[in-house]
Amino acid sequence: MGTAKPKIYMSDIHLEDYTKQYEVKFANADTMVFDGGRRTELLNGEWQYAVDQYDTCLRQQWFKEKHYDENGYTLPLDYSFDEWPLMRLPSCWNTESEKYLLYDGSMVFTRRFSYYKGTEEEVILKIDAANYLCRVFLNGEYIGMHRGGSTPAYFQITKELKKDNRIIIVVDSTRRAEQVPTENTDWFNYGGVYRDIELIRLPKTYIKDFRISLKPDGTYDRIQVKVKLSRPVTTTAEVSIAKLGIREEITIENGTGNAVIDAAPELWSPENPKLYKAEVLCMEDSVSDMVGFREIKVKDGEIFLNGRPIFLRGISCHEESVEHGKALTDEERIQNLRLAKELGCNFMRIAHYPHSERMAKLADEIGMLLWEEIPVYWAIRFEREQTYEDARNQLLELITRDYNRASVIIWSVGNENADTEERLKFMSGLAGCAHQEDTTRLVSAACLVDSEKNIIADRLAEHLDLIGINEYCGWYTPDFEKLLQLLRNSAPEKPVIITEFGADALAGHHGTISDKGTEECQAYVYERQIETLRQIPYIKGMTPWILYDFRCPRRTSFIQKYYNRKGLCSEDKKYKKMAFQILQNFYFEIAKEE
Ligand code: GCB
Repeated sequence: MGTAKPKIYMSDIHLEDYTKQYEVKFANADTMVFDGGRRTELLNGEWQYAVDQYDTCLRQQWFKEKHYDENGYTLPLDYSFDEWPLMRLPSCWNTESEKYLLYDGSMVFTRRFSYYKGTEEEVILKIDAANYLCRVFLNGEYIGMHRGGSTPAYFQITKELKKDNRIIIVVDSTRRAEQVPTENTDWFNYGGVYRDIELIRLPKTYIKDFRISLKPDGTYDRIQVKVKLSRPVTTTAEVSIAKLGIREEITIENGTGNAVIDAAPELWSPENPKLYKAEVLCMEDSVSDMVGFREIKVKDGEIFLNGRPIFLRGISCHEESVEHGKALTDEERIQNLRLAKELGCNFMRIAHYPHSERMAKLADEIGMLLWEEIPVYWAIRFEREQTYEDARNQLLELITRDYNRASVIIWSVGNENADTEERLKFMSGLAGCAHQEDTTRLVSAACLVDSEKNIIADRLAEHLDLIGINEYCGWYTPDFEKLLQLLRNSAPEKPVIITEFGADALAGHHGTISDKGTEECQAYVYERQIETLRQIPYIKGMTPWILYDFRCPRRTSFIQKYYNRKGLCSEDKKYKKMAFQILQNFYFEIAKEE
């Protein structure tokens, strides 16, 4: 619309910038609420839904449910919430019905629920994940929106709640160049509200954040705690870890309190995933969490876990199953962790975006170190300020969500981004932010190599604790000799993890080692890679690409069939390709030497 208002127009069909009215009230890292140990009420289950390709719900403001005009005449409606078909949430619509497999766009979900007020004074709605934009409406009011498809959104709904409620969630999975990730990725763009939807009842002053970890000073005998309240009050909080005989009073001033507590916890490691129940009581609120205590450090080119040098025997993994897309069940997550254990791993790179918080909790329990990543992937709009803010917010949401997870040892600020000035500013900003927010973990990124000079030379490395390198010698770079040259040409001052190498193979497809797409060819690439990488002392870990085949619209060849076939297992995880055993043999061999 131009600057002058036209004389004759209808607002909803002539309004170009219809989203503007919803670009307020953002759920972001600041609106998050610590929910460990809280009783939540699940709004999962059957929701009415409609595909809303043209965003008519937002344009026409369906949430207002305006059934009559100002003279009392009934209006025609373009929706009928109660008669719409049902879809089970959380889920990805792509796997719920064949007809939505390739749908990118908006979908409107709605349901009714009842609410009887108890002693609580605040109520929060938590949507664990909705890809990519999500806008929430309750009882005719716009509640707020969230940007970012893999981190949780917390909305205040105290004032809008009634006994009988109508909630509407509009999810928009449209890929856009300026988003994080951008429109072009090497994975499938699932849509939907695909993690839990929960109500959380709280007192007026509640525990908004609770961070606990071993103090990373090499002594292993002090625990550091930070408690943040929802309001700037001055009071005390009690932190206890019964199994360690800890019961400590902390002073809270202006809503925040810090403490360092003497303690002698059994240290957490993949071999001994020891967890303790930590509890906080403050005024009328209480929270708890199962936490492990460990220290991760980088020094003189080595990675140390609890003071001992460690080689990260890893594997990369997407969050996906054939049946549920990204909406994995706990059984499926455990299956992934078990497969990685079977492979001999102590480490997983859960790429390329935050996986469910359940994954890190299960890794804590089962004993698996994790690399967690935000989707700053490939050609992000690095020059755009709002894109940076979006990425930074997703990073802060991830750190806030998983701060207490001992399994998470590395925050990755991105993957395979061209080394430009704008990207350097963008990603060094993110690395700085992660360092500032969290001194108990390492910060990294999966970098590209300088392929002209065949050397590790990414300028971002200066801002990282360890360098992730993706290289595809034997595959995209057919000449294997280049790998040894690359590694010999480089003298990185920091430990390097080979965050990706690999080759496509269709499960059960056989041929010679030169036939691309065969299991033999993939196995050969693994053999050659391992043989080379193991000679290089500065390589302190690897996470080959990837545990199982995953959906990918870019992959159309006869062996791919819209899947990236670099998995060591088939997409249903039932079949192990030949390369699985090759990596397994290597990992078991080096594990024995430790
Ligand atoms: C990469 C990307 C990863 C792709 C992989 C591939 O370098 O980081 O997301 O899936 O290569 O298979 O090409």
